[in-house]
Amino acid sequence: MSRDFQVSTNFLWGVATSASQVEGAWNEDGKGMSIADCLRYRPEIDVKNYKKVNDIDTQEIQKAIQDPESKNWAKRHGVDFYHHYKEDIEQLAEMGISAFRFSISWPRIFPNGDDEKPNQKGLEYYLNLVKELKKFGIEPVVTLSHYDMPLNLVLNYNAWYDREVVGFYERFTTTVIDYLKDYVKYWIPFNEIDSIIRHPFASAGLVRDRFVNKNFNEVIYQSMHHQFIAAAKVVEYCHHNYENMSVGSMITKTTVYPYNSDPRNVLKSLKQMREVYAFSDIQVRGFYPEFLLKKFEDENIALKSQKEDKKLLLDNTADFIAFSYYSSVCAAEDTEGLSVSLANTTSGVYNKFLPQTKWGWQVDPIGIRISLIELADRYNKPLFIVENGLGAEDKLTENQEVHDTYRIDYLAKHIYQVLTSMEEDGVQLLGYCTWGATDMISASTNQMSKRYGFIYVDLDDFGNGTYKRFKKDSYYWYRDLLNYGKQIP
Ligand code: BGP
Repeated sequence: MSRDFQVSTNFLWGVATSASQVEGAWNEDGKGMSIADCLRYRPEIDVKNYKKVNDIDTQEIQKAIQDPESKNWAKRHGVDFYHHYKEDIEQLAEMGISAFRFSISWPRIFPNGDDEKPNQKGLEYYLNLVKELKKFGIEPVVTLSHYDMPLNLVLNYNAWYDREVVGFYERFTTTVIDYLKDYVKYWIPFNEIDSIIRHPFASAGLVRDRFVNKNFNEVIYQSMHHQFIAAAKVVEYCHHNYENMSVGSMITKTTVYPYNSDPRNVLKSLKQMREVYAFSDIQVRGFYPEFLLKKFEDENIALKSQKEDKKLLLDNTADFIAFSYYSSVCAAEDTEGLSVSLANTTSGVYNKFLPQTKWGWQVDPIGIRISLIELADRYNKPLFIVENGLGAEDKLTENQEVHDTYRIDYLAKHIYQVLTSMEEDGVQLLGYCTWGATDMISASTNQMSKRYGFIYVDLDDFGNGTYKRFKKDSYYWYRDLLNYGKQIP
């Protein structure tokens, strides 16, 4: 499979990371503790059961607070990007990337979330980071919240369930947007804003045992509403103050197939996809879809909102739709006798036409093209693939090489479908970022050994290693792709 693609020179070819998965320096230079600092690799839990790993209770949080030195809390050290960022960006610039997606650690700017004044050292770190990117002509794509809100907001405000947190987030985002205004024009308020449903603690700081007398579903949807209001305020602030800025809605896009042509399964797959679209619908169309309002009614969920909320959402819709794509899943109404699996983002059954990774994620390059068409047709707005990659247990050889041909194969096939979709399906795409620049800590399993990067980092699941970096075979492949035309081998 090989063909020549004509891609515009302003198409953004990039890589993506997140603060809590790469930075480390969890308590340095004034940074406060985040919810991510309370998540650890738990070998006793099946790595496919990411919901359990990331849905922790108050006891686990207290254990984390009382255990500041342990290396078990993998996201505290990340891959020490905080101290390695110049070296890493130089190596990424050598690849020829034109975009670098990263996130701002909220507690690095406001250590407790409710502080009156920002932590100047935190602001300076990110200003130096974007200056380094601009030195190499690399466009920053900035996520303002990527699973690492200040822990204090969980313990003293119940996180996103508390409307007051919207105000704290507004203080954080306006401070950062103003500070980086000369360097950043692409902003994403929340990473995978739909993930609050999958892991309420990791995404929104919601701790089940703090709501024992409440309908936890209502807590989740109320918190979701607060995040939508907060995201709309980012759009409003950018549009009113900086005309060159664009703000994106970002969802987890998993292509959903019916397990077979049984109409019950087709209906199930349609309903499953609507659940995810609800999130981008609200941010891109500016109002709650009828089916979600019906669901609230059926489940006696009465969202509390303020009188200005409706107009705020309607007047401040997203400029583009960003999404992560890793795999597809199959929906089956009647799973009797089927090998039901917990696929990566929603429960489903295995698709017998597709291979799967050790973590049960099914590899489906055509699925990314299907998702592009679905999103283009639904919203008719620019799209942006901000995560696509393969998690695998890479091995460093004695002569310090990593022959990750499987990752090259995954990326080549997905990029082929992306470029084909741009040429043949009329899809308007701003850019494509792989997930992973260097290796980093897995969001769902808190493992280091689930590697995604083009650059191997010497570190294991328990924080042992030299942090030394080694370019993988895929590093050279992506470099050649970015620099020598779009011939996909
Ligand atoms: C996405 C997250 C990323 C990243 C990615 C890979 O959902 O936005 O932060 O983690 O998943 O998944 P994982 O790291 O769990 O393998």
